[in-house]
Parts: sequence; structure tokens; C-alpha cells
Amino acid sequence: MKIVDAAVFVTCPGRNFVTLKITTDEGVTGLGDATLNGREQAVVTYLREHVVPLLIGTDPHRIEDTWQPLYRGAYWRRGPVTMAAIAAVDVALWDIKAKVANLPLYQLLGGASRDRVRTYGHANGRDIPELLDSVRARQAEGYQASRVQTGVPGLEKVYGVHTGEVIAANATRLDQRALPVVEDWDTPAYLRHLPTVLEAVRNEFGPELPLLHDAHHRLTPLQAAKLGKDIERYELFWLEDCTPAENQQAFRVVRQHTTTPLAVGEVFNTVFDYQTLVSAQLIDYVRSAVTHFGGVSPLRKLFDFADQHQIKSGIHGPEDISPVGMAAAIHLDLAVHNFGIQEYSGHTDATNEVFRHAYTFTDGHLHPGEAPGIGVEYDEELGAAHPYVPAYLPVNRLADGTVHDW
Ligand code: EZ4
Ligand code: CO
Repeated sequence: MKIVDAAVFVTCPGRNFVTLKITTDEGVTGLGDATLNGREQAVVTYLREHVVPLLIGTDPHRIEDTWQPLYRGAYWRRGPVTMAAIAAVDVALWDIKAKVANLPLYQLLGGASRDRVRTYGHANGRDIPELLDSVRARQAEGYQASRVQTGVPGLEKVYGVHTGEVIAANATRLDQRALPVVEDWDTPAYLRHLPTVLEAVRNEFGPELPLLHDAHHRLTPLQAAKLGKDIERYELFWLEDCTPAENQQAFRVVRQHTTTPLAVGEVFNTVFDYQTLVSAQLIDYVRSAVTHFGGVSPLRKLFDFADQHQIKSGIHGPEDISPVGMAAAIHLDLAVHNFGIQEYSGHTDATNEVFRHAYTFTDGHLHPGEAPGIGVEYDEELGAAHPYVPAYLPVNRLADGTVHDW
């Protein structure tokens, strides 16, 4: 079997998604997600100009032997654009291999290690009463775990909180002017506020509801250590991205001071980003998405590395991972032993029409379905009816105008 075509599609059924479709001479096709939120066209060009010509004529069954030259042969290793492009190829080839085998992908990854994949949803509110309503709404949708985010008194726009027309949690503004939304930030105000939020949520929903929170890289290691201690009694499932992790050593400070479980890695793109964090057991969950980590092949290797250190998976699953990337994640979640939890925000109806998928969401749990491959079909005609819209992620500024991590 040979690859005869590799096409890149961009569609915007409410937000931008980039999809690679590989076709073989036997007519088998495979899909991969290459969506890099806010930098979509960089990956489109990378794929079309630099990757597609290397694929034509090659054997789609040689997944590892395709991955390695894309990674090593580029010489310029790593980085989110490269790794999103490679991820799309890797997933499309797994999709093809599983279709040829007439099996759902999870069967090729060792088969199911569990019956279904537990998820957490996003609850958010401008204030505490709105957040409590949002947790109830997630529960009504079936979610059995929730990530809780609120506004901070005195701040106008904060990550993770829907404010009027701008869906800050979705992090893009589908607007032709397309300049970044500016959000505001005040760390001391946040550190004072968050314990009161968690207190209110625990009072309302009791001790059993698994709760998560995303600090989105905004704290120093010392601030993160203090926050972790301050909220220990609320027993978070995890505290996510408490401090930027480019300096992996920074997590030693956090780890030494708190038993709050830590999750890191949605912005990482190779195992090297995790080397110290995992080998020194400084975190509890690895957060990378199939889409941004080079695909199913390397993410599986990361999970095996993490497993040696009692660290579990917590795959990133925001709205900006397409149903193709989500499907690949769910197959992996079902198969790996050290699965932790899957983030799942769902997609709009318009998105689900462009990407028809076999995976299902019931009682807060996902299942990849039994369709051969990853179980997603891309409707090219419908996709083309939703053309690309330029959009940026927001930028954070302090009261005096200084840029802060978003
Ligand atoms: O801000 O995917 O845990 N989830 C997140 C996401 C990210 C977006 C950025 O594109 O932090 O909401
Ligand atoms: Co996050």
C-alpha cells in the first residue's frame, strides 16, 4: 500500500480546526488533527510545503519509520508547529492501519483497560453563585467531575470565565479585526479569592465531587506553593499549570510545600519537557494532547515513562482540539493502564456535523465506539462552507499595563 494524496483542510464551524487527510492507493483514508489555536496557518503551511511531499509514495503502515524522519530529519527539532504537523501524520497513519485491520484503534494499542473513560467538564462563573449554577449545569449534562474557574473581584476579564459575547474560555475571538483580547490580572487578588471559591463549592456539593482548577501559568513557584497549601483542605483532584514549567526545577519548590496534586503539560510538545518533572516525580498528571505532542506514538511513550513514576494521564481536551484529536485521545485513554482523567468540553453542533464521530458521551464518560480506525469522518463540503477566520488568543496585562502570562 502507498500514500497517493495528503490534503490539508481548514474549517471554522465556530472556531478554526486544521485537518490532514491521507489517502492510499487502495482508497483507504486516515485523518489527523493539526489544530494549533491562534497559529493555525503556520501548521497548514508546514504540512503542505514541507511534509506532504515526503509522504507521497511511502508505505502508510510504517508509522514509526515515517515519524522518525519527520522529527529527526527536519534537524530543527521540537516546537509546537512541527509537533502538531507530525501529530496529524501519526494519527492519520494509525487511523489507516486500524481501518485496514478492521478494528477500532484502541484494539491496536493493547485493547481496553477499562469500560469507559471518565471526564471532567468546565464550570465557570463571573462570581460564586454563577459558578455554583454552572457546576449544577455540568452535573445535569452528566459530568461527574468539574473544573471550577471564576472571575476575581476587581478584574474585568479573566481566563476561563464566559463574559458576555467573548468566550474567554475558548480563547479566541472570531472577529475579522482579530486582534488579541486584553484580559486583566492581579495575582494577590486571585490568591485571596480562590480559597473562598473552593470553600463555597465544597459547602454546596460536599466532599465527594472531584474538583479541578487551572491556574494557567500565572503564579511564581512560591505563590503556587502557598496556594497549594492554602487549598489542601478542599482536596482538589488537581491544580493545573500552577507556575510556568519551562524551568522544571521550579516544581521542586511547589512539591516540597504541598500535597495538592499537580497537573502540567498542555503546552509541552516532547518528552524532554517532562524529563525532570516525571523522573523526580514532581507532578501527578501529564496533560499533553495527542495533537500537540507528535501523535499517539510519542504520547504512548510518555505515558509509559510516567507510569514508572506513578504519574497518570490527563489529556488536554479543550474546544480547540478537533473531534479528530479528541477521538485519538479517547482510544489512548481506554487503552493505557495509567489513565487518570480526560478533559472534555464537547463541541458545537456545527463542529459535530463537519466531523461526524463514533465516540459517545454518556453519564460523564466517553467511549471511542467500535468503528474501525479512530472513528471520525470529515465532511469536506460542509467544512468548506465554514472558511477560516483569523483569531488570536488573549493577552494578559496587570493594572499598570505590564504583560503577564496568560
Ligand atoms: O487555554 O486550549 O486546560 N485547558 C486550557 C485551555 C487552553 C486553550 C488554549 O488554546 O488551559 O483552555
Ligand atoms: Co489548562
